[in-house]
Amino acid sequence: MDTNLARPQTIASPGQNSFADSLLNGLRKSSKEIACKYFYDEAGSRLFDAICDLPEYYQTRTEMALLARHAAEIAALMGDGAEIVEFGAGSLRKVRILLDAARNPRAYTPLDISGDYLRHVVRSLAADYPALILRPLVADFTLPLEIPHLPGADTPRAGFFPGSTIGNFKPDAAMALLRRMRATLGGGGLLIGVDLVKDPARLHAAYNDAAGITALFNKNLLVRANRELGADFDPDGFAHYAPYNAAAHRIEMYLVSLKRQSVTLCGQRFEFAQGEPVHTEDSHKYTIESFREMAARAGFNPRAVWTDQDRLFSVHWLESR
Ligand code: AVJ
Repeated sequence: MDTNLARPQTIASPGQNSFADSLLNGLRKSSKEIACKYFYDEAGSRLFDAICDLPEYYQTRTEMALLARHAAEIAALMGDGAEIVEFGAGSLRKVRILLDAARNPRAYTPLDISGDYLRHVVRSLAADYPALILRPLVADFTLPLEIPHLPGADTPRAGFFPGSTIGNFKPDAAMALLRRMRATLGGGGLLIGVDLVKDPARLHAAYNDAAGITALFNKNLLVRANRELGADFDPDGFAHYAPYNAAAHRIEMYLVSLKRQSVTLCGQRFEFAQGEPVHTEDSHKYTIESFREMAARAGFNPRAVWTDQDRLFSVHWLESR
């Protein structure tokens, strides 16, 4: 291959379902819900980027500073000639910090459900890292998946799962996901960003920003359903509601129906009572200790952990075996 401009390859997992199926199932439940992975169409991804730049959303800039500050140590832990596998390729700004510090990285394999996003990733990185093998894979990392090995000598893998995306999963599911990632990494370690338990007011502010961007991000699920599935949601008929559930250590996001209304979706009618919530996201927070405990139960050996002075966010290096 004389070019690293790979075309995103699709890895289908059994049981993969569509936005339509998932939405219909979620709205049929007695407690209505929409799966949070559907936030990230093009408009949603742009809104999420805007969230990351909000003054209240400390997560992104704190994690980036931690990655930059400890890049050399992280690179040493990742080892020589590794294949960096990113689960849910989010911000290119983050992986560039790793790629710039890494020792002779052989390949970068971003996994994402959006093929469009992956094409963008490849185009953006190819010119700056000409020696790097780019292997964008369209895949849902929440489902079991096997990544084919690179040809030639055994290339060690290093996983990268930044942004505290792990927080979207309930603890049992998070542990199961960590187990699957460990299997995918085949003995390689995992670098993972985890948001920390803190003053509830600070957490509340991060998900209830003054500019209302998080509200738009939440309501984009309805806008997307209207555009892609021909639904007739009135986005103004729902309120963004994101309380911190201190007992469960998580932010919970809902769209709350502001009136009694009905919505038609794929030829089916759904009734919403006034005040009825539709659950759209959980964002679990951990202590450094509680996260390391969970990682250990998932079969990892928690090694290094880095945090900022205010203990807002943490980055962990988990070894396999
Ligand atoms: C991308 C899942 C880490 O939970 O903080 C941001 C998503 N939701 N604001 C988070 C999100 C509302 C974000 N994660």
